[in-house]
Amino acid sequence: MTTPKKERGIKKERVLLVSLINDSARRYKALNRFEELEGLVKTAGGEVFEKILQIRENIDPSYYIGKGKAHEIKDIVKKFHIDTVLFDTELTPAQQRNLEELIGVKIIDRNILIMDIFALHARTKEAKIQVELAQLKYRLPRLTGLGVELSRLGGGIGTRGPGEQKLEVQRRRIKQRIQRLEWELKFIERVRDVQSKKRKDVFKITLVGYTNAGKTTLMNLLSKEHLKVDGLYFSTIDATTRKFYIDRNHRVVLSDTVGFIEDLPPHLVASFRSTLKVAMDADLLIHVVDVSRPGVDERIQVVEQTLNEIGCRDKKRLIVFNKTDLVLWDTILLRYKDRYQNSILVSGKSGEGIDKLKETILRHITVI
Ligand SMILES: Nc1nc2c(ncn2[C@@H]2O[C@H](COP(=O)(O)OP(=O)(O)O)[C@@H](O)[C@H]2O)c(=O)[nH]1
Ligand SMILES: [Mg+2]
Repeated sequence: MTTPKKERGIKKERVLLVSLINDSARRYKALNRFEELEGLVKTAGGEVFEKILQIRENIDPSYYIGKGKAHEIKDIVKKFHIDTVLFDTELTPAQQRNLEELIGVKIIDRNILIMDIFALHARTKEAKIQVELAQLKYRLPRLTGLGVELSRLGGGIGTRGPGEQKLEVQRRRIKQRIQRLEWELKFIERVRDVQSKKRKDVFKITLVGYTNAGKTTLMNLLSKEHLKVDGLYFSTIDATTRKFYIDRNHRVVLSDTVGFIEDLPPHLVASFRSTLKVAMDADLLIHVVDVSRPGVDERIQVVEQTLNEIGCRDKKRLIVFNKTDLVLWDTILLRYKDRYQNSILVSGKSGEGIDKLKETILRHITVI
């Protein structure tokens, strides 16, 4: 993955994942969640260094995990130079503060991580405001701990968006800002400026789908060995958009989106949807689906329905079934391909089907 951070050669943030389950029967589900979280951390520009799963009957009101476990984590953090500890839950303001004091590094929870990724992917004014609002509202009760801590600990995952100094202003100023943003949002919603883009000459493609489906992998594959733009193989327009020649004559702008996230906390749904609005600007939507995981049809359904709801009903779609290398039976793959019109099978790992994907994209470009 080429994030702007990596391009500048900055060391990736080292993250420790922590999850708590109340009985060992839930182990399997917790491990699945770890996988998803790991993908989210990558998307945010970090790297998961270690994972800790605690089985404990009750949640500790002060530390979420047990205090003994927190001390253990403190040692691990020291020993392995961990920058951030990420909890797979929603921490209360007090828990977050206590953990930060005890462990001595930045403590974030799943919600903060998700909002951070939204901030990275917000491109329209509306999306930016939605994300900032969600962040401010979440941080307001956590201000006393975080405001001080963050300036000591430095930025990175969980601190992007409104900017650090804003977190240090008084509660009152944050509340004023929230009011102002809500007002602006209403205004934007009324006007709904159709952001007609400067890049009109270029064919715009947006990748959508669940996290871990392989969007970023396909983005890298598609733009990798391509004809150079300004001496580079591609140019990065912002954190998640690239411009490159897909063949000698056709330039495309390819945008990655934040990706659908399982169990999205309800108060984050609005900001998620607005980050997805970039899809409205696309000439072609590529819907990437992990065909190796159960629930293929359900996930497709959720994505398609959401796209329809945000005004993409008439957009050209292409369903890309990815990770075919993990599916043992060709008959299963062919059945999916048959069931969904305008779909193709690829593997971002082996590269199978990628040429066909390019061909299909080119066909869409030339038809227009
Ligand atoms: N086996 C296999 N793994 C893949 C394939 N495509 C992507 N992956 C892996 O799936 C994980 C998620 O991919 P990523 O591109 O980050 O997904 P995104 O969240 O949709 O951007 C990564 O560990 C990839 O290496 C594939 O075709 N086959
Ligand atoms: Mg990605």
